[in-house]
Amino acid sequence: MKKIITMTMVLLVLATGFLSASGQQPAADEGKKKFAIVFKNTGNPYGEKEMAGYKIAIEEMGYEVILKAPAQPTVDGQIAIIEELIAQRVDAIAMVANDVDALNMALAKAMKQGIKVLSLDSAVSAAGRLVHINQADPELIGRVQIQAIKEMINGEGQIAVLSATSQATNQNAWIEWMIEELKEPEYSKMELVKVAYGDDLRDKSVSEMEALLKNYPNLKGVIAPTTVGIAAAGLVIEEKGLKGQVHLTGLGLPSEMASYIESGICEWMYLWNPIDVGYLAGYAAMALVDGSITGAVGETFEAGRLGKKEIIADGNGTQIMLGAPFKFEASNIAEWKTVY
Ligand code: RAM
Repeated sequence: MKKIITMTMVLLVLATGFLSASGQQPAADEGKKKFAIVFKNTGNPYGEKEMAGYKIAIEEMGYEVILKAPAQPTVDGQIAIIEELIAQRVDAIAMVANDVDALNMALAKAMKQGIKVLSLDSAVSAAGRLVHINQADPELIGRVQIQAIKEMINGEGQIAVLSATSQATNQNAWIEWMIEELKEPEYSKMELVKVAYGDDLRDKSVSEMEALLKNYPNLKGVIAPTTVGIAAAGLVIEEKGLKGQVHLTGLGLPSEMASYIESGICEWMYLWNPIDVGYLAGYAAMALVDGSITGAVGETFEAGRLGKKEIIADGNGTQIMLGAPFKFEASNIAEWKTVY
C-alpha cells in the first residue's frame, strides 16, 4: 500500500513538474485554437523551414497548426487556401505573399470574421494585415548584395538578377534597393542588364540562368535574391565550368549552397534563419489572438526563445524585425550547412 501511495505521489510530482517546466498550461484539446501559415508554393526547402519554425512555436503553446501552400506560386492558389481557412474558422492566418495587394480582399474578409492576419517573409500591404514579420531591413538586404557582387567582379562589367516571381513582395523590395545602390558613383562601370524570373521553381530557374548566359555572353556576375534561384544558378555555373568567369551571390540556404561555397562558385552569400522567421510569426500570431498585441507601434510581447520583441513602423503599416542578414562564406559554411 505504502508503495502504491509513494508511486502515485511520484507520478503527480512528475506531471506537475512537466506542466510548469513548459511555462504554460497547454490549451484543452476541445475547441483548440487553430493557427495557419500559407507559404508561396510547395517544394521550396526554405518554405518548409519557415513553416517548421511556425509549427514549433504554435505547438510549444499546445495549439493546432495548419501548414498550407499552393502547388504553384500564384495569387489564385493562395486565395483559394485563404477561403478554405475562413470556412474552417481558423484563429490566425500568417501569409507569405505571392503579391503585395492582390490577396487583400480575401484577407480583409478573414479579418472581418475575427481572424487575425499577419504576413511574414513576403509582405501584403498594410491594409491586408495587422503586422508584418520582417527577416531583416530590406534596404540592407538589397544594398549588401550589390556591394558583394561589385567586390567579386572588381567593380566592372555586366550583372544580372535572377529573382523569384515578378510579383513577389520581398524580392521586389530588395531589387528596388539594389537599383538605388547602383546609382552610387562607385558603380559607374557596372551595368544591370536584366532581371530574370525563375518563379522559385527549380527547372524554370535553371533555364532562366542558362538564358542569361546565352543572351549576355559577357555577363560577369549574377545576384539571386532567392534560395531557389541561387542554388539553380550555382548548378548551371558548375555544369558549364564557368567558375571564376561568372560570379554568384545572393540569398541562399547554407544546406543547399555549401558545395558551391566550398568550391568557390559562390564566394559568399547572405541569409537569416528561416526557422526563426516562422517561429517569430507563430508567437506574434498567438499574441494577436490572445489580445496582448493589436499590431500597433510600440507594443511588445514575449516571442518564446527569441525573447521580447517590439512592433515598429513600416511605411503605412507596422512590422516586427528578426535581425540582420548573416554572411555565409567558406570559413563558416560547414557549421551552418546542417542547421538550415
Ligand atoms: C526563397 C523565397 C523566400 C525568400 C528566400 C530568400 O526561398 O522566395 O520568400 O525569403 O528565397
